[in-house]
Amino acid sequence: MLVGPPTSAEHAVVGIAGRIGVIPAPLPHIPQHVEEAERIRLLRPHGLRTPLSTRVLRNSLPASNGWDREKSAPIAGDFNGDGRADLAILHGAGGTDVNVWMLIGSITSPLSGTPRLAQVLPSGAGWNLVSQKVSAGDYNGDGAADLAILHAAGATGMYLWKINGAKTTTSLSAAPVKGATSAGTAGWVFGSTQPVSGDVNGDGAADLTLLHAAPDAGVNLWGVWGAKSSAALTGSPGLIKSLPATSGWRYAYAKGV
Ligand SMILES: [Ca+2]
Ligand SMILES: [Ca+2]
Repeated sequence: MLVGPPTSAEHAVVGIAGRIGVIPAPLPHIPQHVEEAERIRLLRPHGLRTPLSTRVLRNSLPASNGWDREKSAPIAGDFNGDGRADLAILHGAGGTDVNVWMLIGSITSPLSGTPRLAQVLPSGAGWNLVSQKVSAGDYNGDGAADLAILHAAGATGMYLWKINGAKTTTSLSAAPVKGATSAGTAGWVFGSTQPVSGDVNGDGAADLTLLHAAPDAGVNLWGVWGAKSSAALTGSPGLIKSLPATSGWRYAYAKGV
């Protein structure tokens, strides 16, 4: 449902799973990542309305093992398709390889196991965490969430990559596949793009919606479609809707979640 344009920077544009709305920021996030002496602590609130004192420490990724919150991009999704959300952490920056780690969700001890290194995205091939924006969704509709990675290419363009999840213990270990290639052509600006995942066309496969700054400073919504096949996310982006500046929309005030 389209409820109207934002009226100030204190509101965020929301576009996911077929709905567009305006909500006050900030949003709660689970799990939360709290920096403490450069290590990463994963905490899981028992409920969003419970006091902070009731949070339970689920895992600790120590700096002595190389973990650095500033080099981490965490994203949640049911990557092994067992019905419980897992956590993928892309780690590494500044000319280093990008490591894709995975922590498994469970009912009894969620995210508490030893992180599994699913794969390494080598810096020698151009991978760089600071040039990436990551989203998660089951784009090929096989029941396991997949990763979509927008990666800057040159000064302005970008490429879309996908890493498939799997209902196995080696989820997210599949080699990255380049998706919609036209996102790497002229007109696309990495710094003016926000990826949001959700099945916006209701075909059972998640899609990737790209919020992109419009020439009039408004917002253009582009769709890259998922599909229950290897063709997921391989088509050219299609313009879904333009939200014009004349109606009050501003990309600078928009946030896809
Ligand atoms: Ca899972
Ligand atoms: Ca999938």
